Amino acid sequence: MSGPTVIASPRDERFWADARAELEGLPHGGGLNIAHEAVDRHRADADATAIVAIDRQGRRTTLTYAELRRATNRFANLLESLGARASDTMFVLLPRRPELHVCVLGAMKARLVVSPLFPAFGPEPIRQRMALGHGRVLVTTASLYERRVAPIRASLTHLERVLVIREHDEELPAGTIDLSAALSRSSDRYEIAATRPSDPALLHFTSGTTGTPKGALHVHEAVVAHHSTATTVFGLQSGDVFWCTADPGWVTGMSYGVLAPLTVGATLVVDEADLDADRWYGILEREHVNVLYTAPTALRMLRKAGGDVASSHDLGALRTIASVGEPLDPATLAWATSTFRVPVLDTWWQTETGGIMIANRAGVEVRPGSMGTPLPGIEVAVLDSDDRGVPRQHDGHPVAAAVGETGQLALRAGWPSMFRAYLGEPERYARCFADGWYLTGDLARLDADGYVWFVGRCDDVIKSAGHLIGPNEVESVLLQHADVAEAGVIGVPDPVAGEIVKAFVVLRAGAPGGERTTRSILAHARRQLGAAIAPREIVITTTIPKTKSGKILRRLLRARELGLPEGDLSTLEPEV
Ligand code: 6R9
Repeated sequence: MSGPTVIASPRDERFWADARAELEGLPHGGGLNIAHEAVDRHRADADATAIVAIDRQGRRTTLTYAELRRATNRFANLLESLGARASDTMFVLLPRRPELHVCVLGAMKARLVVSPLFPAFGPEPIRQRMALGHGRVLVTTASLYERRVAPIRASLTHLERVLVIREHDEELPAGTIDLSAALSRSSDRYEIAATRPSDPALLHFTSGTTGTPKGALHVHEAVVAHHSTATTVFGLQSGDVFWCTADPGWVTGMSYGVLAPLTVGATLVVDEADLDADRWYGILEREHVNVLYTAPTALRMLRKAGGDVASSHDLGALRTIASVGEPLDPATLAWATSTFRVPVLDTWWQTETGGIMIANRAGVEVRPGSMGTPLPGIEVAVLDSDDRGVPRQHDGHPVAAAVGETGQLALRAGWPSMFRAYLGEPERYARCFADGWYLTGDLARLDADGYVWFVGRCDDVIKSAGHLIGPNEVESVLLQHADVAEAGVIGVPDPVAGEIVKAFVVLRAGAPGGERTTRSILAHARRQLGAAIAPREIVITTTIPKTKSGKILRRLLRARELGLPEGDLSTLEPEV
């Protein structure tokens, strides 16, 4: 046998070459640079709006492509005047404001490697990531600097320059440079030097929901996938208004909240504030948003606020809603589809893949609960694997699982936005590949038509009395119950069954609670899932611990349940 035979989408050899040809490339054969494709190449429509920014107070500012070009040129010149060099790492610790876009794209023009940090990070996760990434330059605000960086500055031995934005005319912190003053002294003309497609551009730290932070390194060639997926998944064209609600500290907010929509000349909506249903509906209406890219968690929060809030707004411009990051459960999908009356499309990808790999698309039948089908240019297999997702070797090679069987989801290595390293961890990187396949760490099933069904992270599956259970299938069913707003499921050790399924649920406002509600949820779960898979125990709680990108931290649920150390909590969304 020679490798997997069941493949969802056979690779089209020409696809990526054609996708690359859609981009301009640097003048005079100077290679490929993300910032050129996102900013400089929009010369013909330079007066079009690139960014609409809304600050916490609701004040609105805009930036045209021409303004973005000049601002990013100034920033690139500034970096060079400060002695920053190609391949130096620049960290960004900024709120969601257009300065972030200017710094990210300007640094890419100067060929630095950009690494975004969540603005909610405390000093320790900042220190850890900046030390691992050898951060030479940091851009932040004066107040974030004082609170989060000043206490650890002495330990950041690689850090040479700190550029700060003063939001309220605060004093300039000692040892920092005032960004706006320095920019005003920089020229707004800049020529991007030759950039190889394989030159590093982005460093994204991911600790996922199960492990310690690792730095996934991406290259300029990733822009081929950003641009291609903006078209194939979202149908984006120049002039469209696109709102990705994710923070750029998460790969979604960088690939689709900064880069991909700009490469097609769309208008980006950038909202500084966090989720608030009224505010979101107001923005969708006033900005005539055509495509909204968000997370299932956010859709569930909108649902909690009630469908009538949506119906009091004119959302006529909205064409598509897409989601990523965790399973889009059928109950939320059904609610969103009937409330917004537009296609609601689940998409799947990872920090390591750099862009969307598997997705539902407008015009293609949506199968509720499925993540859709592989995108053109992406070859997918579900590998015959053991219970923990480790691919079984057949004559030294992994092979495909049968249709409908659960196994580890794998992608044929070689798409343009594939990560090229885990910083400083070559062995860990090598372990992600087998026989030319990238192993995603997710378990999935393929159906006969090539739709991909998510089962769970390999580390999260539950083995109970011989059954392999993905927490997601249980959570999706719990979410169908009228009283359940959020659900998180883990396995806990059991002397008889090995593990048993335990569920934590947050109730919807107005749900009665108490023993009767628990019994009713249990009965619903047993009816839908059968006694072997339904939770043995349901705990009603007020919050489910989640990462800043909305993923359930089952590792933490388990640790709390079993009284184990809680481990790295830097990505934990603060409980409110
Ligand atoms: C973009 C992003 C990646 C992990 C991934 C999987 C989970 C992402 C999903 C999904 C079910 C989807 N995930 N999309 N699970 N359905 N549509 O999320 O990157 O933060 O690296 O997380 O998220 O487990 O492996 P990242």
